[in-house]
Parts: sequence; C-alpha cells; structure tokens
Amino acid sequence: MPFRFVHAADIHLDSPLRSLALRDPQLGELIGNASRRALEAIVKLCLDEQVDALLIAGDLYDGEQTSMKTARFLAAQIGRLVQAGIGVFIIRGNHDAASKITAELSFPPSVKIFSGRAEALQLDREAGALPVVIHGISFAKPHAPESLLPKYKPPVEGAANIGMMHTSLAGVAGHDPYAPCPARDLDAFGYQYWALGHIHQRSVTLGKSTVVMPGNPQGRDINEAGAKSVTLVTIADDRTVHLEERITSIAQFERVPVCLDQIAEWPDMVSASVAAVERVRAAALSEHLVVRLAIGGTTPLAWQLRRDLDLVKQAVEEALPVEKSWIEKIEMSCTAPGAAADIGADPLLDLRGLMQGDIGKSAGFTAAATDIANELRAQLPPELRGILGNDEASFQTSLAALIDQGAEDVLARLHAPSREGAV
Ligand SMILES: [Mn+2]
Repeated sequence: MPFRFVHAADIHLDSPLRSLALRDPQLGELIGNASRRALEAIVKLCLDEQVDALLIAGDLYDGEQTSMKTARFLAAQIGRLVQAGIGVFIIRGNHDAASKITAELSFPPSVKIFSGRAEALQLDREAGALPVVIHGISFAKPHAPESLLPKYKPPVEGAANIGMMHTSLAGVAGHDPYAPCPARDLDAFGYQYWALGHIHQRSVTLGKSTVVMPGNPQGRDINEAGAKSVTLVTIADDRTVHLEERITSIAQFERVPVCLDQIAEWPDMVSASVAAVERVRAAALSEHLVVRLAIGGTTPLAWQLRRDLDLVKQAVEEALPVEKSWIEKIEMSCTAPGAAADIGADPLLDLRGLMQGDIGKSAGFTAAATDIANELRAQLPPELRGILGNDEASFQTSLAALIDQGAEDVLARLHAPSREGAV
C-alpha cells in the first residue's frame, strides 16, 4: 500500500501586512486573512485526497505576536485532520522556533511536533504496507548557523525514509544562512524524500532522493509573486516517489507591465492597462489577482499620469470588468517624448536635461541626496533598512533611479494640463 502525504511549509500564520494593500481596507482584509485561508485549502486537500499525513516543514507561525485566536483556528483545522485519521507532522523553523502557542495547545498523539533533537518515527501501518519512517528536527532557536544534517539518524533499512528540515539550502549572498545544507548532501543521505521549508520559492531536485522545497502556500507581497502551492506526494510500494503540485494561494500577486508607446489619450491608457490586467487574469490560477501595474513607455500623457497617479489607479479599477482583480500599486516610469533637438524649444525639456544631467549627477547634489537618504533610512525599522540596497553599489543605483524619477515628478507638476482639460 503506497504512502501519500501533503508537504507544505512557510504558512506564516499572522504574518504582518507588508504590502501597500493596507491602504485599501477590503484588499487589506483579503491579504490579511490569506495565510489562514491557505491553511484551510491545505486541510481540504488532505481530506479530499484522503492522504495518510500532512507534513509542515517549519514557519507555520510568523512570530511571537501570534494571537490565541490563531491558536484556536489552528487547533480547529488540525482537529479536522485528526478526526479523519490523518497524521500531522510539524517542525519549527526560524520564525516559530520560539513560538509558545504550539507548546500551549495540546494535541492527540497523531499530531507530532518534533523537538530540537533528531527523532526517527516509525509509523503504524497496516500489515504488509510499506514501512515508513519520518525523521525531523525543529529549530530550537531562531538562528541555526550550522548544518543540521549530521544530527539526522541514518535511514532505516527496508523503509521509506522521509526527512523534514528547515534550511536555506546552499544559501543566497546577502541573506543569513539557516541550517545551511546543499541539496546534493541531502540527496546522498539515503532517504527517499526530503520535505524542506524556508525558501519561499518552489524547487525540486531529483536524484537518488527527491528533495522538495515547496515554497509558501500563499504569497505575502509582490516579491512573492505567482500562484503558490503545496506538494502532494505518493511513495509507491517500490519506494518510487511521485509528485503533484497543488495550488493553494487564495490571492496571487503579479507585476503587470503596460507600455504606453503610441498611446496619447487618457481612455486609451485605461483600455491598454485593463487589457494587460485581463491577460494576466486569464492565466492566473488563484481566486484573487493582486496587481502591481508597471506603466512605462514614451507618451505625451507622461507628465499628467505622474501627477495624477491616484486618478490612474481609480480609472483602471473602475474599468476592470471582473471582480477579484485588485490594483495594489502603480509604478509609473513613463517619459514624455522629446528628442534632443527639441531641447531649447521647450524650457521644461531644458530643465529636465539639467535635473537629470549636469545637476542630478553632480557630486554636490549626489552628496546632499545621500545625506537625506541616510537620514530617512535611519528612521526606518531594521527590517526595512535594506530598502535602498544592502551595499554601496546598489545604494548608489537606487539613489540615481530616485533622482531621475524625482525629476520626472517635478516636471509633471510643472507641465501637466489639468485633468479636466484632458479628453
Ligand atoms: Mn524560515
């Protein structure tokens, strides 16, 4: 008899809203509840597929701010699995290592929360069924600079061995390592399947072992764009592993580019934006689509669009024919037409040349802008201080882009006709 389970990770219940969606109460509510609704979707998938187990590979909670309301919600969801005879296996990650909630909830024996010491659990299976052993270690503290792999117990002969680990894998430059361990080391360890968590981007490594990082089941902002999922795993009697990706995101973030080259009229700008959103909507796999509209190109509307960004958002939202599509934010990078030859004919183009050229790039102006940026950055909470880059080169690039954008915004205010005057 095969062993079937759902592998999820990084649900981040009660994750604080990091998105500008906060400004729109309805959208804020949708995104604020999305991680809970994703957990409901995971539980429903387990029940529909009548799997043997649900594995949650860390960061079930976002942090210590978790409320008792969330704990009750989790207890109710897990209760549905317990009633259906589905086992639940949880390890703690860097975000929920110190969470007191799971310690305060009492669960029946079919719910296993691994401790900080390696354990190998042999599951109760029907006579003749493939023996299954689940190995796991929880983060005992939020930081785990060393690999946890040497602590795991060796594979049990004759059984399907499944390892649960929260890890940053080989790691990414600029990010702290969390129980770092390259996928090839996991592959060589002798387990059939590695149920990983931590990285919010799905990846699958197929070798001697099947190593899966499922990504989070619900994106939290535009940096976690696209449909998000869990993995439905079947281990056959011959211990071969079969994977199915199942979408669980209630809402998916997407950056939607709109190019306004050739567009000179406001209504055409609205139609082009709506058409671009509709194309993405048609391909979206989640119930709700949350769009970051990136409007660019060269258009005589540029200065007006920059000045009236709020009206652009409102007009596109009103024209969207489908429900469940949201504009989270508009990024405006349009520029007004104006060849070099025109400079001199239009004093504003002359001004733009000065602001983005001799003045904008001068040492004195850059130094003054750097001072302002540093002062603003110092007032941000620590998690936002990388907003202009984490090293000198990326800081200078961000600053130069902001100076260019700022110049365009100043020109927009000087130049644009009134909204009423536009057709
Ligand atoms: Mn993590």
